[in-house]
Amino acid sequence: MSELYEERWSEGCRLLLKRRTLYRAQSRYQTIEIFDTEAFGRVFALDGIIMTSEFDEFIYHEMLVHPALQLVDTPRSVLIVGGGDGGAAREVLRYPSVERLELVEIDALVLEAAQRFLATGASLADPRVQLQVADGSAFVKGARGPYDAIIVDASDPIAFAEGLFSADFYRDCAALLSPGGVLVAQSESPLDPNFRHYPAQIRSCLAELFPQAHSYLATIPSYPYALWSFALGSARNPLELPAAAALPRGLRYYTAELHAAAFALPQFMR
Ligand code: SPD
Repeated sequence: MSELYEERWSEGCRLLLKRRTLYRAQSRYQTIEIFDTEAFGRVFALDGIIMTSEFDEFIYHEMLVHPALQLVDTPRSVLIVGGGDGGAAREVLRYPSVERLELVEIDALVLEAAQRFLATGASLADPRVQLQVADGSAFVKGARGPYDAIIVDASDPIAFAEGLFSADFYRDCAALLSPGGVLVAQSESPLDPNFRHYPAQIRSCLAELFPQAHSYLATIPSYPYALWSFALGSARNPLELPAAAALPRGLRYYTAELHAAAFALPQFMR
């Protein structure tokens, strides 16, 4: 039997999807829902906000991971903060040089549900993946490192996830990177009235910590206002991809041309 999923984007603006619910649970942290829709395929939502949809998760996860990993000569050790659905992990594991991928997710029930219901969850069983159930902002204070890349795949900056958007958190992450290491974070939509200050705020936090700090964009139709931003801190200029950079196999979205295009910002974000 189908029912309606209603996601409130802002006052007077909502996304409505016809859905068939497969899973609904209340964890210690949040309400977890997984349902099938005609428009977006299988959807995973936390507290009534879409985290991934089968329709466009490849755009989000490829654009979260590859612009950063393409800047590292031989990525061996990677940390993902959040990302319990496994989509970002799948992209990192495309690099055969990766020996160790730690993924720290606050909610054990998200890991369990992802492995049961989401195609992206299959990556979590890869032998190179070490799952940690912990609050990412506390984890990075005591983590061992060094990591060649840290990828922050957070939910929106609400309640317990707010810590993953703070200057202290980014500082702790930067301290765990190997020389030449990169940090990338999802940085919300520059068009969302509730969160549009985040792209500039996060980029300026990274500018305090890295020689290069840049925002870049991708279009994710299932996320509020569709235009999504990411913030990247690195030693290398991301607009000068190393000549030796080779794309991993199996990508559906990311290309070297798209990499360059994604860093071209609209006037209102410059
Ligand atoms: N507004 C939704 C933002 C969600 C960003 N991260 C989702 C996790 C996907 N792996």
